[in-house]
Amino acid sequence: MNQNQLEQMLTDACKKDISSCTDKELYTGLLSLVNKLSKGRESAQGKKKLYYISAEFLIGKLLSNNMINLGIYSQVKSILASHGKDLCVLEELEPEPSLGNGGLGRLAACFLDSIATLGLNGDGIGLNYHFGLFKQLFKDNLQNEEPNPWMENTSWLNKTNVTYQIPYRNFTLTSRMYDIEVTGYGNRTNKLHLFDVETVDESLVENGISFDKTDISKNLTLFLYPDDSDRAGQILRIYQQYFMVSNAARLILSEAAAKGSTLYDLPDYAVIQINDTHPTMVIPELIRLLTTEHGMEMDDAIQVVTRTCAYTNHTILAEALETWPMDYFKEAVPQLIPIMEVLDDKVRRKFDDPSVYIIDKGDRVHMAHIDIHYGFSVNGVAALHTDILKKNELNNFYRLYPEKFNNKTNGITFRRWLLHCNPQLADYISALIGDGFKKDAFELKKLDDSTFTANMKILHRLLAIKDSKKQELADYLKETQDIDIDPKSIFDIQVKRLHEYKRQQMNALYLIHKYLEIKRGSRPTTPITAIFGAKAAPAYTIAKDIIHMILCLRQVIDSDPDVRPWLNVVMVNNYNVSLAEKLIPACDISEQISLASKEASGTSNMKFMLNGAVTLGTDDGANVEIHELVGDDNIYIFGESSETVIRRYAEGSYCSRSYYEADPDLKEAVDFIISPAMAAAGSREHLERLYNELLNKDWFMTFPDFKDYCRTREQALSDYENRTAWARKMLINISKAGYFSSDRTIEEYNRDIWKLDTGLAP
Ligand code: 26Q
Repeated sequence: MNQNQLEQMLTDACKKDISSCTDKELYTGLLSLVNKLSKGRESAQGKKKLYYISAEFLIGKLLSNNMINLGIYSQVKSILASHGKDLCVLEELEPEPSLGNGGLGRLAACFLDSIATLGLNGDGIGLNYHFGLFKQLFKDNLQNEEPNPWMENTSWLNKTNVTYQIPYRNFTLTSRMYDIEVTGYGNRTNKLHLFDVETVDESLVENGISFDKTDISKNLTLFLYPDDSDRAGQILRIYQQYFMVSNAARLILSEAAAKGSTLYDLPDYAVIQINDTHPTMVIPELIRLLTTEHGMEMDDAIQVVTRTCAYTNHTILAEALETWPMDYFKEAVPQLIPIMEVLDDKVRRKFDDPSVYIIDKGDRVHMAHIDIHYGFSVNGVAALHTDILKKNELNNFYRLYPEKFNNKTNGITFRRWLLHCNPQLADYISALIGDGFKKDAFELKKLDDSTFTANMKILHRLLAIKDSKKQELADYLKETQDIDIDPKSIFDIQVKRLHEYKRQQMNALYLIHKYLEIKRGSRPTTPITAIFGAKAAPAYTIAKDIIHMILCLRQVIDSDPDVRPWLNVVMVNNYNVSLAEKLIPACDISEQISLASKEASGTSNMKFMLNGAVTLGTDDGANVEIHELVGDDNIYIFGESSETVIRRYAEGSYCSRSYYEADPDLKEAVDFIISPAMAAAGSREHLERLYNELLNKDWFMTFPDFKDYCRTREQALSDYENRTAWARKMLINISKAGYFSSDRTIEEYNRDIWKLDTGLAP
């Protein structure tokens, strides 16, 4: 399509001349045009289809991403410019769909992009949450939550005619399917199917994010992860999960049947990837539908389903593994109980080990156990994570089914996390090694060559690009959040869900230590900006206290003229994909400091490295693989090893107070949490609770790693001063990032698990 045709189409979509459109009219016109072009693309075909079921799809804004994938981004930009319009301004008008929380949801979105790009036949299935994950607001240095409405009259959602009747114990709900086009890069389009309930009522929500948790027909698709600190909230989870999977199961069976499946041969027509345990009920639900509605014998149905379903584990934290009381199922979905009892009974007949039963002696259902017994594949999301699953967490299962276990190290889509968010860097890479890396990320390896790594001009240009992204971020934060940051300072960034195992609290303790050092006259050579972005689950008290500590610390430092020019602590409000796209390209030091053994993979670590940040991290999750790829000189690794940590937990002998008493720097930093200065900035009650938690528990062992963390962070800061040596580290990181393309991950899923036809040549 040439520029004139495209301009005509855009004019038609806007229904008037481009120059006379308001920004909003142009945005909606562009959205409809892009939607139409996407629908016009061929979908991947093939007998067998993948269904990726996930409670979260953190897809981010779609306008620019889809235009890049359709190959019309630069044309549209210049058409708009010729009419005096700025695409960047239009991008800001798009609301971000808030259909996810963190890594698991963003991974699902990257996977959809790669599946479409590789021309594989696969769709996503999830729920259409009207208010998604809450919107975060800071007030009095505390996190408040608000609904996050994101659907507008013109949106990416396309209403379909697909509706089902979903049965619960006391009532039946009518569902409807909405589709979002998933455009692959220069190739096909697939679909993200989001199910909604016809009777949902947004007006149920009052003050903040509270609503009547028992009014299921009205509340079912209001929020992602509604507060489950009480029984009603927990049962609502079951209602939501069942709604997601019952719709999915019906869609899958009908599509397979329409293609000629007898359903005895379902595994030839469908493969289902279960994204963590939230969609696990799809297993008993499929078995139920096959036996009750399609006349299949129970044993046959179990066999068929087991050969169709595959499970991905994203966490080894015991408290995040879903187990639900049998009572909840009785209350919401009693039809599944006979099936789950049969599944449990079969396990008990076969294995004499209560730790692998589905229903435990307390009458709780272990969701992951259903997946492992009644799926054909179990995968972890980074090499270390999969090893730990095999050796520790799931060892009892690994010994039963070694052939089911496999690793699929996570990846990210380079379309969004390089081409879209950092076109300056992408263009420069193209100038150095050509465009090939856009289709084959491994071509980035070409950058690891002394022609480039020893070339001062290239290294300086890389630094200049980084500086320009830092300036862009500074301007953006000033404009949107009235936050001042110095673009000449070192940008040190930690952005991820707020969780104790991710140890934002350790980062904050370092910053307290640094603040006190500067106060004593020991100034850094280059000023430091430490940036956090994180949401805490509304019922997770300590996580909210950590946010409070960070915000209070920010206030203390901000109002201290001795320190303010040298150290700036910032917590961005409402961290989301759009903010990540601005923060990541601007980062110098990427904080990946989880307690070794606890972070399954991490994916921001990959995004940061691709954008030329250097990692400061523990040997955990995918950091281990980054470390192996870039080598000791191009990463800052600290802290105890995963083996040591696992041993410490097994011994149960960890005592945080002894570290506190032995290390005066640590003691000083911890005591500062409850200092008068901090209390004046916030709430003594919250600060004391956190102080006591650290001193008496510190379950994620920040104290043993504190000294090494400070030392290593100082080393990184001092190495930063040698600008060309630092730029070389940046370049090596970029050159090794190809392995972390989600195209590679998806090729492995397909090769080992899904076995779909590879479609047309790209
Ligand atoms: C558990 C029980 C009850 C209710 C909810 C949950 C729950 C909800 C969300 C458990 C886990 C999640 C989200 C997990 C998540 O985002 N995990 C991240 O997945 C990434 C992709 O694989 C990894 O890179 C991260 O390491 C992992 O933390």
